[in-house]
Amino acid sequence: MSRQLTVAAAQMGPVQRADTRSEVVDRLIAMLRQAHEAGATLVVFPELALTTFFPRWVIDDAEELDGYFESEMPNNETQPLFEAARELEVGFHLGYAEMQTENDGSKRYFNTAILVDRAGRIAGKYRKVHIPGHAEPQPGQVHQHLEKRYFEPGDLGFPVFRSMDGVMGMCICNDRRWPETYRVMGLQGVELVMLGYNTPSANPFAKGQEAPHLGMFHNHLSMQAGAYQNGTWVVAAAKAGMEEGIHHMGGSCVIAPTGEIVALAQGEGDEVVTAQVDLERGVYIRETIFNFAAHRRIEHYGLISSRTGAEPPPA
Ligand code: CDV
Repeated sequence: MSRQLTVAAAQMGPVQRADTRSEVVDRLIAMLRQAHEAGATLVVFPELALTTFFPRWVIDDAEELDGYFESEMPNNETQPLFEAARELEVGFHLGYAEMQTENDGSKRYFNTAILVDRAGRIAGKYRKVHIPGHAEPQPGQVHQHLEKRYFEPGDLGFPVFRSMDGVMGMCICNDRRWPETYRVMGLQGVELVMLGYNTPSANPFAKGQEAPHLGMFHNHLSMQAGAYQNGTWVVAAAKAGMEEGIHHMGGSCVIAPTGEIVALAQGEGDEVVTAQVDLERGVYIRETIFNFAAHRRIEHYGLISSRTGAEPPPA
């Protein structure tokens, strides 16, 4: 038995500070249509796809900051994307900055992704768990990465969703580097993980200790390992190119449950890459080498969920 679908990773070129939501949504719709013409029924857009990557700046003005967040989804600007999805019967994954207003009027801010089904309905939501960077500007760093200033860690865990004939999961950017991300979804039988990323080509935290080629190597290494070790597809979309003076890597791709990259973006602009996906492809991996029920030894994994930082034994 096979369950086939064509998926697309819709890489975006840069989004500058001056670009309006409507301009960006027009670009997303153009890529949705392009993916549809290539036969895709599921399109993955990047992290924080609707705006520039604003956590690179200290923004003290509350009104200006709130301008980067969506307080409802869909909203006036994004509604045309949902309508295009319904018209074309193409589902999509979209990353955006989410502002949630509580009953007492206080606001909460998350780095969020949604899965929208082929009828244009929100089928799932995920909020980024691993928030990288800092809350305060770092002296000497090539550029700032202030996600910890603007987002709280996601409060939804790593849920999976039955949608579009499969078991679908999501994570966001830095989450893709952590094995726990994939394993928690793997333990729920995930078959396809969608994710978006904004990753500066020069690692801002490496203090000059990392050769330039390692950025893309680590990007793909993490996702290929996560795919293979859990027998799942991974569809990953970058926001790439020179955005507000900072170069971001591309490398958007589709990765098979074998860990192989089966489709790869070539440039750093808006670009749609597609792949034919058989959602049954990972079954043999999940039933053999990574048969969790047969081989996992949870009695030895306690530290994973009881200890956060590494504690070497006394010298
Ligand atoms: N947006 C991100 O989460 N970016 C991080 C960078 C800062 C290292 C990433 O893991 O790609």
